[in-house]
Amino acid sequence: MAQEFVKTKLKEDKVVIFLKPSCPYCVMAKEVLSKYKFKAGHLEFIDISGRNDMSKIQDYFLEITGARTVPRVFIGEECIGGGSDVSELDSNGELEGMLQSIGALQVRLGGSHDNTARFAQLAPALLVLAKLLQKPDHADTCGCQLSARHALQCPDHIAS
Ligand SMILES: N[C@@H](CCC(=O)N[C@@H](CS)C(=O)NCC(=O)O)C(=O)O
Repeated sequence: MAQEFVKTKLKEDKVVIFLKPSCPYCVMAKEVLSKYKFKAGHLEFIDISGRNDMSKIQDYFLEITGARTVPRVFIGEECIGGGSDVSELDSNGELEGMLQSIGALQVRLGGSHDNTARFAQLAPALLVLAKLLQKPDHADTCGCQLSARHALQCPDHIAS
């Protein structure tokens, strides 16, 4: 049943695009969304063009989203519209936050996919924590607060 088919595809932490490959707005939506780094299984493009129940699926879209055109783009269980809508959300910078808010994107530490700098920043804290594991009474002897944040702010303790 068309309704069941659509419902089973929608998930709160997933982006789903129902499309027809011949439709230019669908190609546009696909291109926009493909720029983002999704977690595995959190982005799905569904071609409805070859299905017997295609028309019924589109009728259902009309009922739940107000339009029966493709693409129909769902972020979580909410339809944000079609190709022009997703493109506009991308252009005005809102799309990334929406994708992040449902947990669909890969997690980034800092502003880059290269986390080398981030690990370098954390290294002093990790060293202090390693020392604390070896010498649990360290805090009593030097008065430090046993936290990674403190260690980052107080590199003097690395040498102690
Ligand atoms: N403004 C819409 C336009 C979408 C549109 O016109 N899609 C056409 C296909 S390119 C459509 O669904 N036509 C009706 C149909 O295929 O049943 C969008 O940006 O998604």
